Amino acid sequence: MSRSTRFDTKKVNSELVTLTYGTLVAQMVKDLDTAEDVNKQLERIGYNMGIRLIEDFLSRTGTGRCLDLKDTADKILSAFRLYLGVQPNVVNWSGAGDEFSLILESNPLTELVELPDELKQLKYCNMICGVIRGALEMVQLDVQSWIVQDQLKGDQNTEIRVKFIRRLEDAMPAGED
Ligand code: MYR
Repeated sequence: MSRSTRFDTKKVNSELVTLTYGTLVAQMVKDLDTAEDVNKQLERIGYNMGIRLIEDFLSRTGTGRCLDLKDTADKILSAFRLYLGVQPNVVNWSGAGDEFSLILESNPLTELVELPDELKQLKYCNMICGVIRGALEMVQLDVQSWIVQDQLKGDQNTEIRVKFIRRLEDAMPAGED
């Protein structure tokens, strides 16, 4: 293959993810009434992915139980590397040590994406928040996760906040409602 036609498989995969995710969001915007409905639906789909993805993550990485929330944050970083090919920074820990932010300087889900003015309420990457919530619920950690900064709204980075709520006692996942 000549130099000019050689391509980077990683880049092609990441573009495929970008386009597939974009198509999904665009369809939901068409099908649902409000941006708020799309945000909820993206979170819910992410949650359902997360409760499945955790098993794959644990078996692929051979990871053990988290010692504390710092350890959990590190494991979330490994998952971002593994599934999205990006390495966020963990910053802005709360004084109580129960909240932190993941800062993504680049985000494969939002490359090439521009939000029109009428969709400024859309939390385009909300699926990631759902994945985090679903995955952690399966290891008995009840967390909230939400988007604080959004490159699609002109912010410099994407910032995802994660807040520990409580440890779940042998609870079953809330289910796919
Ligand atoms: C344990 O304490 O049992 C292990 C905890 C492992 C936590 C792994 C969290 C994975 C979160 C997935 C986020 C993926 C975003 C693309």
